[in-house]
Amino acid sequence: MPSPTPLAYWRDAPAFGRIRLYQGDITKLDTEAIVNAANTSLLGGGGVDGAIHRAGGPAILEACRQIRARQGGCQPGAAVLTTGGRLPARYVIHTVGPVWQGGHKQEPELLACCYRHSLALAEQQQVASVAFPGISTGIYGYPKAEAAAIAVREARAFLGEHAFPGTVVFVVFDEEARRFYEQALQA
Ligand code: AR6
Repeated sequence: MPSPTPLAYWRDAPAFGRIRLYQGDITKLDTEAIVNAANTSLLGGGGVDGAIHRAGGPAILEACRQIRARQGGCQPGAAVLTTGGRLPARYVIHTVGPVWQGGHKQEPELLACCYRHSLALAEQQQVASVAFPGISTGIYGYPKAEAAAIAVREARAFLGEHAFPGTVVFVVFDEEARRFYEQALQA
């Protein structure tokens, strides 16, 4: 048996109430769920989507195909749940962020919906922990500081309004993104 991929130590990451900020690769996290920045096709792509499908294997794509057959993909702002396949995480929640078009095409509202709907699925599954990448902040071009502020605002609002007892982990890839989250979390 090959030895398992070393898990990321997200439990030791800085805590801001029930939110943690972890810098690294989301595919290594053994949070019960991780969130994918998918596209409307649900058939995979680049960025974190590509990394999640590569690491999780074909079971994730197969589950996505079944969802497509049932409901024809996933609209921006919505979220769907699949197995985590071979990932350390049990579930993947796929959400589709808005493509940044200057900020007047409902991008902030759609991005907020991504966090709300993903957290609602996490609550439905009663997961103990859920990790988010910066939805829309890569290929889709959403400004990172604004996106971090929305992510933090929505997570705090959700944790305040719901009985969901889980931990929310924000996963950042680089120092710049980390600073934006720290600013939002300390505000
Ligand atoms: N772990 C954590 N964060 C990551 C990882 C990783 N392994 N890889 C990238 N990031 P993106 P989007 C960060 O482009 O902007 C795909 O093709 C990255 O630094 O993955 O929502 C989909 O199929 C950035 O901050 O997602 C869609 O077509 C963030 O994750 C499109 O890209 C999101 O970057 C979605 O674009």
